[in-house]
Amino acid sequence: MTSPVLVPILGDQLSRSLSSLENLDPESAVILMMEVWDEATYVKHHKQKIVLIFSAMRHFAEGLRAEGFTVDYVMLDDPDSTGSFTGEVARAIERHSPREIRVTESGEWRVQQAMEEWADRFPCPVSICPDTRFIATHAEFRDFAAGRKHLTMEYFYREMRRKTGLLMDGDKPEGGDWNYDAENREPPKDGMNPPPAPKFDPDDITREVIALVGKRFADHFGDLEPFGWPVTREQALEAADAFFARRLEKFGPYQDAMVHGEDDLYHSMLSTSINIGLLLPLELCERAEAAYKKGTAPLNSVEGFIRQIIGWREYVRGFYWHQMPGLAEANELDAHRPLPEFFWTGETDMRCLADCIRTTREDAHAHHIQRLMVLGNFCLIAGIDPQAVADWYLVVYADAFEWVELPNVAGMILYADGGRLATKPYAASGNYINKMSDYCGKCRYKVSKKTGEGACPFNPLYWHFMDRNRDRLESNHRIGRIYATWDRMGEAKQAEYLESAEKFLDSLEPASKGWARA
Ligand code: FAD
Ligand code: DLZ
Ligand code: SF4
Repeated sequence: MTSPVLVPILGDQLSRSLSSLENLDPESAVILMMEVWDEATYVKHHKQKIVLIFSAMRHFAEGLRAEGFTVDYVMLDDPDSTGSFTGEVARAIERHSPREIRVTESGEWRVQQAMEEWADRFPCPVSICPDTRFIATHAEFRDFAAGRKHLTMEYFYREMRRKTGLLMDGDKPEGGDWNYDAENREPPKDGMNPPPAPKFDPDDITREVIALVGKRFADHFGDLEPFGWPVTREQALEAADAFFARRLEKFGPYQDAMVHGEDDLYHSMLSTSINIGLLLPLELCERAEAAYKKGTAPLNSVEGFIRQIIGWREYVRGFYWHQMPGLAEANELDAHRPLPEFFWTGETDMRCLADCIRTTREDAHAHHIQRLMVLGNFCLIAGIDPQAVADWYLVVYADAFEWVELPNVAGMILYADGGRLATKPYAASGNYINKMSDYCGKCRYKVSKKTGEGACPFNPLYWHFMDRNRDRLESNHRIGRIYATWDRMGEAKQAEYLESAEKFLDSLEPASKGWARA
């Protein structure tokens, strides 16, 4: 082959429709895929996340080879590996003397910065193609954000509905309303028996990767096995089929419900497949819309699912690129408490947190309301340092990439961005968790007890949070009224709340070093 095009494909770019692969002639291209130490350890990812990405990369490479492409695949244990994307592209240039490097833009700021230096560094032209798997372009998000103080997701979402035509009746929303969230807040029901999402037995490729990860990343957080995530497009499509056939119908109503020992409920469990490219966001939304049109799923479930994807997912991606690099440092509420050790061990008597951390350790997954209203709410009201929280979320979830994790952490749960993403902090006492879950009944703490020994820690922490952030939050019209309730309590009751919260906060053991970063 004379002077090929060199096409690096990253671990979250495993889509055959990737822009850098479009119209590529197998006869004159070399695909470069790299398992590199820097990516596996810049934070110490959950073991299953590394297995997922390496196994899916190896399967994707096989598929391209079967199509006739030359794939230069650098294994993690390659003795000559430099350990970084830039170092490996440099070595590949020596091997193949390409006439051009063609790559799809990175999902993460850190990697994009490195990629943008390639043109100056390397002897051939470098084209960086847009990631067309997203529905909104960077320019569209910039236009949406221009001149707005709060970047309210709902308005962006409506633009995406108009752009895609999903659930549109001419220029009106299907059913008359844009958003059916009010119908999607059912607590769990006794005897609810959701069909579990399919798990996939590891094949030879996955088993080899499991052995590698067990050996090389033994000190990383999380259970290595059982591993059941989809690692090929075929498996991901099977997982999607199961969701559309058996869980979409009830996805909406039980979206915010939490049940001890249950992670999947009616959630799609498709985020890992979407984020690494095995499934495309638009194809899933089209399938959901088709289910509504066929009458197999109601509008509130279908709209809810589509909103998570063309609304939230697209929105956080736009928000990330709009707010970086500052978002990674944001700390509007001046929160500096270290992350408690129990986030890594799960050893806490708070039954809700222990269960969310258990599923996180076992499956590298927790569902949205667990991430938001249990784990996230705790970090917010306990005043945990945003960078420590962001590291934790990036490490522990198999679907975590900074572009999606950071806006959810800094913006949605911690209000560290000063309210650009969320119009108010999602702070809640134990009452919310009790309403939406079955956690509290068997907890050592009593959710109805507000202060003192045995009181649910969320109760005093909630008021401690409100009190210590009064100057920042009182003028917020969505939260300001709370201070009238606080003032009516009187000094003695307030002191009880604050003392209980401080006693609890003092009892927290900070995380030992080395869990998230070496
Ligand atoms: P479902 O409940 O079935 O939802 C369908 C799809 O909608 C998801 O697969 C996902 O692609 C999308 N989605 C839903 N909510 C969001 C959201 N808030 N932001 C972006 N996409 C969304 N999701 C990630 O993919 N990666 C992350 O690193 C991540 N970190 C999060 C951190 C915090 C603090 C919070 C509150 C949420 C985070 N989420 C993240 C969003 C959400 O929790 C997960 O997408 C969801 O739990 C994945 O499970 P699922 O596929 O069953 O989702
Ligand atoms: C997350 C991850 C890990 C653990 N390892 C690799 C890897 O070795 N090679 C690779 O190409 N990608 C990996 N990834 C995904 C990248 O971190 C991701 O592609 C970039 O951060 C851009 O989003
Ligand atoms: Fe969680 Fe409090 Fe309920 Fe216990 S009582 S499960 S700590 S909300």
